[in-house]
Amino acid sequence: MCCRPCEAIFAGRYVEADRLARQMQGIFTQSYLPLGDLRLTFDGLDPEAVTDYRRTLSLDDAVATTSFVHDGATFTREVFASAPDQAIFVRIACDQPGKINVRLDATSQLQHSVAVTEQETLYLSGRAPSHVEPSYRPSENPVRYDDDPARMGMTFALHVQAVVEGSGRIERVSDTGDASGGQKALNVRDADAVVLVVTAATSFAGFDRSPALSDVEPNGLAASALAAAVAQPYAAARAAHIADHRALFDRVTLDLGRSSGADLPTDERIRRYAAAPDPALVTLLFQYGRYLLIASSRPGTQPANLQGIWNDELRPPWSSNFTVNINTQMNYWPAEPTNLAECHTPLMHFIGELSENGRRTAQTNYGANGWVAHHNADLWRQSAPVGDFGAGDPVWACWPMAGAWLCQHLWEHYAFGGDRAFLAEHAYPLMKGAAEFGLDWLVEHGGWLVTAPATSPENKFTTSDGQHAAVSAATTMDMALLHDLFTNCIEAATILNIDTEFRATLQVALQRLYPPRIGQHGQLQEWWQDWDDPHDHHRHTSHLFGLHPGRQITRTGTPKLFAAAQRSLELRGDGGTGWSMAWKVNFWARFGDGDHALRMIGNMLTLVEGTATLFEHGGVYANLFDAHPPFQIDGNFGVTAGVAELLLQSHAGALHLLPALPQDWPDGAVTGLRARGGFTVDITWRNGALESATIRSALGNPCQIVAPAALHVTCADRPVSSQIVDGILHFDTAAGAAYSVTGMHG
Ligand code: FUC
Repeated sequence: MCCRPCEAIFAGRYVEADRLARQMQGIFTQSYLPLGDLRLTFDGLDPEAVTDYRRTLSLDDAVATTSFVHDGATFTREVFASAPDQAIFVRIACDQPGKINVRLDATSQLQHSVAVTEQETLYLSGRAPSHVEPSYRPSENPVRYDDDPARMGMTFALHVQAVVEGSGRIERVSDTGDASGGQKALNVRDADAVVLVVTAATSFAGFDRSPALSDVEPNGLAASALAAAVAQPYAAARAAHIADHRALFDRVTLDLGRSSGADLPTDERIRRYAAAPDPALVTLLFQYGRYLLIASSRPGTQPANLQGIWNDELRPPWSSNFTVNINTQMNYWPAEPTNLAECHTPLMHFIGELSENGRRTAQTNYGANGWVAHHNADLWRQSAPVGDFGAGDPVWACWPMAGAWLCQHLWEHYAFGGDRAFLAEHAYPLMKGAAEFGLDWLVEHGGWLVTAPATSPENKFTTSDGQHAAVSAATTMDMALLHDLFTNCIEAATILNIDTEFRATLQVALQRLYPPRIGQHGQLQEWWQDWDDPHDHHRHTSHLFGLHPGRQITRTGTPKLFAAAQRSLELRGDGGTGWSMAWKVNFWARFGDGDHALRMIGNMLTLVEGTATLFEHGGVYANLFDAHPPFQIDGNFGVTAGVAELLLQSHAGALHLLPALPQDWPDGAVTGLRARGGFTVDITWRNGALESATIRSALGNPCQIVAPAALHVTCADRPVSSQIVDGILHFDTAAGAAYSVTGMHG
């Protein structure tokens, strides 16, 4: 049964529509939880007597190191999480023999037990709750365990083995003060060095299987991963990890010059950023985002969630799951342009799984074809609107547009990489399903096709008759999302040479979508009526979707909307949460205003120390983690994408080299950025102008470059014929060939 409050909306009774929209809600999503903690207690180390303390993270090697001096000896701890070994390695060493004395035990915030085996493996096994109430919902019993197998949470295991190097021994510890009297800890005694190898597994068997009834056995999985990981020398595991990481990380280099502050601790550099330019800190922030994506999103894993994978709380902020009305998408903005397409694949799988539940939601909730998802999703691919059957505010709960937005990622993966099989077999069927829902969801009003109910995540309007509400019709973002989806679907079906009729249907619908409007303040309207408050500094800037990450609004294609979008952003201001500011970096890049974008990056580089939730004053923490606050990883990924967007754009057809170079970065170089059409681009610039570029063509597509002045193109030192038409340079490419572009100076 469809319970859309269209009548109230079209009669202008928006408060009533808000109330009615609550009837559309289902249950809340579930949380991503921390499995356990390995605790290390060091004997004989007096923290007060430690000097030369230093903690580093090498982004090149993805190895974290802590070193310090104590009693004349230098201690070193090295940690890395290896994808090839599916294990965490911790090596604790000292430059003097026999000095390592450490006790190891494990614990978890979830139901668990701990034991030590005869083989001196420390292991923890446990069970996750059946339900964790979101942190923003007051509850007396927020973490619930259920004995009904149909509702039981997944089981899990954590295994730890200590491998002593040189002299030293390991003791099993019985006396833990625990009534069970079992052995629950290990003591490493008088060792020269010790390597701890940690593996973990769960009984998760898929989004549509009960993890309690599954035959996936976490202890077996953790044990076999552990056996394989410890069977090799530490140096070999370390080398394999570094090689695996560098194969991805080294694809892009960025040089914005070295700053004098480069040797200072990161927190100190952040503190000084506002007063002293430190372009190399921006380089670090850019590469950190790439590092974080490599570390949190690999083929076969879950997509990076709100905290990436770095959640340590039992009731994490917004459940540490997938908020798909901006946050999850932002996580993946850097994947294609910064040459990490493999890291994008978990999202592709997620979308496929979400669509399976989303088909049922489309039918059950709306009697519609295709598939739908709303603003929140989780491991179980929850696709229905959340809100506990009416308790949720429609300002976030009422938003059936996640499918449309997520499908942009499928299209972009194709647009950058050109994988036709992926387009035919995975992307297009999902895009088509989302478009089918879109067609069914649209209703006729005033000669246009509009969405209703419609919200603009997560903002409210005030009408001229004083109604303050979230639900109306044809919000600018809704219409922009459908414009994007339909456009991409038409292009995809044309490339695949299929679905002629469906294409025609979409083409007709595209022409009839309620168009973006320019309001009384010169702004791009957020709402279907001109209700925008010029003093509204809301963190979401959803109505600018057509500018970024969409491609509906461009400087040359839609100059008036482009100018109106810029006016909207000026009115919205330069503040916001971490992710909001990261989005603004991308917008200013699209406006071609690198200086304003850099100002936004500067605003992001504000040191935040607290974890209380704030909606206006974001920044970064001392380790450069994005601060909503609290910690939320989307801003890290968003700013990485934004920096790439300052240096190279390709959304409007032609490659645009240095479209928004900030004046504070007069000289620099970038290698390995990717552009749509299968191009990889290196750029060097001097005195604020392009010096040279190298464009590698993977697919042999014709190349177009925005060229305000004459350019020379050569391939293997031979001139390549090219022509400039309307400021765009055209030349043909061969797959696998590299083209050198020079001559834009001045
Ligand atoms: C949306 C945003 C919040 C936060 C949350 C995870 O609700 O409006 O700012 O990012 O998602």
